[in-house]
Amino acid sequence: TFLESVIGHPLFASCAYTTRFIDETPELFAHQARKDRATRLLKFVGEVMVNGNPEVAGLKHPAHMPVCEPLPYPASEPQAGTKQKLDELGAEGFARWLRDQPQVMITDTTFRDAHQSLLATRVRSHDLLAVAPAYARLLPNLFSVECWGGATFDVAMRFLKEDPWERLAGLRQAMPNLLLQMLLRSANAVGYTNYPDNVVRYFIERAAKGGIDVFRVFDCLNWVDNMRFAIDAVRETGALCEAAICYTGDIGNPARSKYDLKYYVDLAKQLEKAGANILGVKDMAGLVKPRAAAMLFKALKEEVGIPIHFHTHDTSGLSSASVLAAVDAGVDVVDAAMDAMSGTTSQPPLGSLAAALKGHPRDPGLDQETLNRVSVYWERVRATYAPFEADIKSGTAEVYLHEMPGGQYTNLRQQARSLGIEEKWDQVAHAYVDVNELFGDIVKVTPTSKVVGDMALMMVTSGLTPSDVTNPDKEIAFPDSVVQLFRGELGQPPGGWPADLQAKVLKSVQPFTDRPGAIMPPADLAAVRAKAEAAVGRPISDDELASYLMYPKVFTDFAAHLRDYGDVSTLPTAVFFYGMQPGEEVAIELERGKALIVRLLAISEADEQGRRKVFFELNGQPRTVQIADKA
Ligand code: 3PY
Ligand code: ZN
Repeated sequence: TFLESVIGHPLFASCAYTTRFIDETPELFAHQARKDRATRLLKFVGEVMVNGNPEVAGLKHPAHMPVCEPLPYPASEPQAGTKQKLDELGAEGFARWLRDQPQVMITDTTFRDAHQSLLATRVRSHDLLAVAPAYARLLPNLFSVECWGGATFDVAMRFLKEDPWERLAGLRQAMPNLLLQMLLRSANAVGYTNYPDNVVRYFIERAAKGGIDVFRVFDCLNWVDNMRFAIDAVRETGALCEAAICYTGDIGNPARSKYDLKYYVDLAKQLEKAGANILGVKDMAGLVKPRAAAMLFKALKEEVGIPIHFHTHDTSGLSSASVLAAVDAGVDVVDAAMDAMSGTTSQPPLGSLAAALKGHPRDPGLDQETLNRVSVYWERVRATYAPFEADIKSGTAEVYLHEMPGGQYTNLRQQARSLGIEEKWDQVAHAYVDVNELFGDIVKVTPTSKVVGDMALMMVTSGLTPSDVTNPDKEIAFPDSVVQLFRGELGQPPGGWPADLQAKVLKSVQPFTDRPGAIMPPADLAAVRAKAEAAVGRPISDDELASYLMYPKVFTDFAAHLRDYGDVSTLPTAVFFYGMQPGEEVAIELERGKALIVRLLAISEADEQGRRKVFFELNGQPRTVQIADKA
């Protein structure tokens, strides 16, 4: 209590205090605040001990978890890297420098896409921040660290109970010399639906202020009109705008003529003209075969003047061959993930690619021994997240058939499992192909990929065939997401929607053909803020307003968690998911840099009210929390 901290204060104890003691001794309040924080964190750990963390309920916990020590690094300041180059040259100058320098550069995706694709986006800030300072000192010649956006924003708040903005701030501070990169879904920002233009702008401004240097901007239907607003808004912040083409189909297959080489070259030129500093080729499913890579990047290097960045996934097992072909064709930057977090639905292995490029005229110049050490760190971290691993053991050519994005594959399998149709996975994959055809062969990437997945699951669970779906006499309850898609709420695909199916899905509802952002009225930010503050019962920051604009309910729930338990992002991951063993002692950071030693002593039986006591020692002092046992 407050009284205890007054009585326990050395000045008070030595009787050297005056009547102004309380007013003049602010650390009393700091002490009290720390104590409250400790109590809330212990309450959270107690909850995990008694009721389990719902995120791993029913999942198999890791049998063995290696100790995840932060990766050691030299005490020296980080040497100047791409971030200083950008600050010095500005976005356009930087892009020219990038294009003109001879080496191929590498983006590390481990902090974002790799764990989004392998571990359901569950890697916590604690594990990202423990390795980030080492990246800054040991890998100063990386192009960028992709560490934010995509699904991480939502998952951080919804499942990990942590603030994505705090994560970004921590990473920015830890890696002052490296470009920080995010994935932005154009008008969908980091959500699954189109937002009003002023919301997208507000989000981009906050992200740039928070430390994002490179925005990879894409549209889920490759609709450039839907990207222009985001491109302009990124350019206005001074950050690098990487506008990305999403790759689908197969340019090496004349039978897939909708998405041929010409389609991609035209798109690239439109994006260059729209103001992109860098052209991204976003191969979200890993469909760019090695021969296609050689053709595609040769053509793009000839036809566009901005540097080119290749992103792919290793679902086929062949992505490294495609990356090497792209390097030979002159691509400027490639994405890869640290070896232990690479392969299958993730990116190709960074360490192996760096090794393969030793002696190549465009060698990215990364130290092999360092890459190996960094990979060992990630290997240990990955073990802690075992419950989120998908059961995928090898590369597969099946991906060329269903074209599922790496980040969706494991998710859809999980959804199929929860619907009890996992043994029908093969049917789901085939239904996904059928749906793509029914929809007119579209780009499948968040959020369009989710719509195709929803429809595929619905067809398998209801036993519908493609001809049932198109049959005008057969009544079908289409998922809401399908109705929204055909209404034009996510935008327009090349060639438009198949008219017959559109009419069947929409019935009398009129579709729109305009950009949704142009139709939607701007959000009244002051009114939204007032609503958010009423919902959480306190003033909110500008970043929190951006969170609320993206995900009102998720943010409100997260704010309630924060109020009840404090900032749980500082807990070690094993404690966060699985709790502690009796007798176990861990260092828990109350706030960054301030660690407490917590030991779990015991847990009592439930009393008549179903409450259990969890006995801890906090820095040697006994502390008890009471938890209602929900079992
Ligand atoms: C995302 O939008 O999160 C993606 O990773 C798409 O590939
Ligand atoms: Zn990806």
